[in-house]
Amino acid sequence: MSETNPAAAAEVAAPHRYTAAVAAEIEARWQDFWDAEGTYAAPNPKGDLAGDPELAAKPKKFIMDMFPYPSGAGLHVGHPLGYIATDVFARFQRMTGHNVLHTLGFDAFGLPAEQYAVQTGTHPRVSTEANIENMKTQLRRLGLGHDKRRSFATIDPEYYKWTQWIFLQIFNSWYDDEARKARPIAELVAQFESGERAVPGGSSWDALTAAERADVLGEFRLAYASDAPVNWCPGLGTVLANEEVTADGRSERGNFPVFKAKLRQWNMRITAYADRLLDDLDALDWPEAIKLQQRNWIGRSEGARVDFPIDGEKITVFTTRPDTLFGATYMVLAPEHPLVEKFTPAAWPEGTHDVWTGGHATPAEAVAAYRAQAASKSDVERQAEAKDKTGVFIGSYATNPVNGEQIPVFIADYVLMGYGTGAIMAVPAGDQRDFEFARAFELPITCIVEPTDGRGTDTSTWEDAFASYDAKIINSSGEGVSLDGLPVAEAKARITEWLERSGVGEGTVNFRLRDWLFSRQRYWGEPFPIVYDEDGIAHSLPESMLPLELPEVEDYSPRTFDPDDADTSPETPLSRNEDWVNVTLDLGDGRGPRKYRRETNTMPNWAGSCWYELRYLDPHNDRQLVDPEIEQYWMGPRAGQPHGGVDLYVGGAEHAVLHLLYARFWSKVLFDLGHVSSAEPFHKLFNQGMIQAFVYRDIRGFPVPAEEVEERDGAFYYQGEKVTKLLGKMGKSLKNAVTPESICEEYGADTLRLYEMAMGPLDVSRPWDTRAVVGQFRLLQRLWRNVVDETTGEVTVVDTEADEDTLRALHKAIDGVRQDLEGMRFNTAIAKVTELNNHLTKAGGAVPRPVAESLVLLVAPLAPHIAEELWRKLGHTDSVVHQDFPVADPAYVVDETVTCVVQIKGKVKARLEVSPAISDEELEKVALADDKVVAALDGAGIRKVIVRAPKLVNIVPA
Ligand code: ANZ
Repeated sequence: MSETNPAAAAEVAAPHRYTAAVAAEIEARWQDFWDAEGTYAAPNPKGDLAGDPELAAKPKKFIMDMFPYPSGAGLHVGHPLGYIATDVFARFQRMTGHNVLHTLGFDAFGLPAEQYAVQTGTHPRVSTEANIENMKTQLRRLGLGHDKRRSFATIDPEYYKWTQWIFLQIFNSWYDDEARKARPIAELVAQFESGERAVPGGSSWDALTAAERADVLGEFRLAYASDAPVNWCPGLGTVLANEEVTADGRSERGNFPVFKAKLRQWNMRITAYADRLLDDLDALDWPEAIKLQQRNWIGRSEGARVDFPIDGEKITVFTTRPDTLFGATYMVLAPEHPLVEKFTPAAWPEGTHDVWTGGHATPAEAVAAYRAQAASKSDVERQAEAKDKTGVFIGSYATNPVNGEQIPVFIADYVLMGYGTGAIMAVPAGDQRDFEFARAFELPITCIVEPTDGRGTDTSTWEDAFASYDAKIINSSGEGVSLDGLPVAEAKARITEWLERSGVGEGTVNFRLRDWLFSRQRYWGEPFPIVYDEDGIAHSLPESMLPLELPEVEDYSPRTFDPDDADTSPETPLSRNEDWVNVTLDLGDGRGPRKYRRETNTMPNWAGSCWYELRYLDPHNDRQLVDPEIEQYWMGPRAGQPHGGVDLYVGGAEHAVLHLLYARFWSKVLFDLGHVSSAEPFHKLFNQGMIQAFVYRDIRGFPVPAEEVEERDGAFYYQGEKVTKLLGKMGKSLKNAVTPESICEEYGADTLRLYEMAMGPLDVSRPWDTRAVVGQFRLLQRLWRNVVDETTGEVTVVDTEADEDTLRALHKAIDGVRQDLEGMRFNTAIAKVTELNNHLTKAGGAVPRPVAESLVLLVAPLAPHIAEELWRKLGHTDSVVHQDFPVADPAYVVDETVTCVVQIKGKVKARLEVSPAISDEELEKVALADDKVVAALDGAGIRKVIVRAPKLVNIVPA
């Protein structure tokens, strides 16, 4: 120890000061204590509550974080922001009379571990489990009050057994549109057998072969294999969900090209739930922005289907504007539309316009050439608002049902196969894409909506389409129906009624949502509990064969290809393991032992997070997914939560449509099938902001280690070279990561917790500043000093009553902190604790015991270790965790008042003493009722009142 080191000297003078070393000792000791005592064990509604009426009477709170992926890089200080917030909230709920369930597991399947395995040969399980251990150590250091008995990882076979089981529930059910719910597939089979429901295709169920029956059922199952076009990414060697493809048609991960390819893949029929997923959003307590993203993603459009006769058959289109039917001057099919061949004749009809043929000798040639061109574009590229519309006439005409006109049929890539019916009626006067196409192909443009912008009805002079919902329909009269003069909404209703009456169409609702592509060509995921018999029919494994564990393999990587080579197809890692793939099994279906081939795809890494909230409730149940009584207790519907669900779910906004939509879908299926009482997984959702950090880059643009950057005269230098500074993400790759351990070592976990919570409102992103952390450390030092003598280590509080001033400060703090913690305004709660603590410091002298105790309780949710220690020092023998949170005495909370000036025509007529928190409305009422004001107005009416609460009211008489 050096004599000249002031900090060291201070430590000699004050051996009991709250220092980093003291914090480290206290924190480790209490963490051991909590573990040993099971302090955070949530009660089991079946066991614990049954024998304890007091416990049973408490309301429940299930508080959850989006669980982490155990990455090899470990945590930086940005990661635990949400975990600390939920922990503070959970602690507050425990102290305000709730049974709290709070724990954290790991979402551990996924690509990074697999890629690491490919590079190093380490089994993904080995690296993943090591990462989990490392993360657990990091998290434990933060003093999070998790019920550790309930933690698990999605890669645990005891967990994914149930993921597979749920898959089978979904596979073995269908959506009954009339009942608006999922039902067991056996009930559908019974309907087909009895004839109650007609078998699609018209034959009787008995007459169908096993394979034909399987095909029919495949059209109904909620999980089904199909050859639909999917997003194939040769560069990754796997197919991707729509949600994993970027707006410019590349893989979100790796940025490789993505192609449409027909491959046999598993899908989940999430579209069956589109309406319910939309409707049930209303009752959820979620940020509006996230609800909006889900609504847009589901994309409900109301419109009509209209049949256009062609060669004794028909082409059906979906339109949101059936009122524009009289303006439909041509039709467009998606290039992949299955009817294209059928209506492509051998030769061009007489008088075909040159620009329609693309210069090809026959329609078939033109179609083939155009299709090849379209296949190389992604959906997004095709939908891009490119001015030059391309397409080709297929050589046939269809009939516009409303006026009998013959209109040419084109294929063009701006019409997508995956939306509506894959065919449109083109209305160039009303739709900009159709307008551009009509101009390019010299097609007629019929004005059917009277322009309200002065351009007139001569479409040859128009520069773009005209769209307005307020305009009136014109030129739209035919046999049996006229829309002329009607506003759009009425015209829509009238034409829809006519379509239905004439049997050529019907009103319909269309969704943007697509079924969820559910298979991946990967190793590190849940194997499908599905085997195929010799006829290629898929069978469920019986529950007794679950979990179906991943086999050991030599090579973990899917085969990848030249990223630009669309003519490739996936080869899965599991398929190379013949012994595992080819099996003889008795499935217990009465058919005895038979040969089967296993499904060799694995589930996407979203699967494990679709239901994990349920497993926290009953993590060791090996007979059921979750005991219904336990599920009902923690998740069931209640007042204000009609669909039930987790009471608080905290995580990043980036999960708006993937995880959150998938999890909602699985919940609903499980609910329909009677396995759970909650139809929604997460009642309240909160998105925390991000902790950002400064990124320093050298002149080449490469990040340099942030820690080693020096600041001189407002400029930044690294090894003598000037660098630039910009706010960005925190992370290893940007060389600006700060680990929680480093902060814990320097100040302790309580300081880190306080700092993260004090940085700003939880939902706002904020820049990390290591130099500012010490401020929270000083707060804890002052708190400590208000209770403990730094020289002797003795408690200094006195058993006297507090003075009036202190009581006021105390109860205002209690009142404010309580409200702030309940409202998750942790930053302002800390400001109030600081204020109270400063009041006590300034007041000087020993702190009265009741005040000190309340202060410690206020701090307990935020900085639990120091609170536990001080609580013990104050003579208590039980943990601070389960104490009652202080309640403010209203007598001390009443606000001081401020003086409000009331003016009439700018002259002061009265002064009012009002609360500083008074609202504009209330202040206006009080002012207008004031005797002096009433007298001054002398019966005159009031033209206007300008209120600036709490200080000013200005009345303008009539
Ligand atoms: C005639 C019409 C007239 C249309 C008009 C629009 C304006 P949303 O709102 O997104 O549902 N459409 C239908 N299926 C399509 C497909 N597979 N590919 C590309 N476009 C398609 O859009 C529905 C509208 O988009 C439909 O209404 C149809 O064009 C087009 F003044 O029909 B509309």
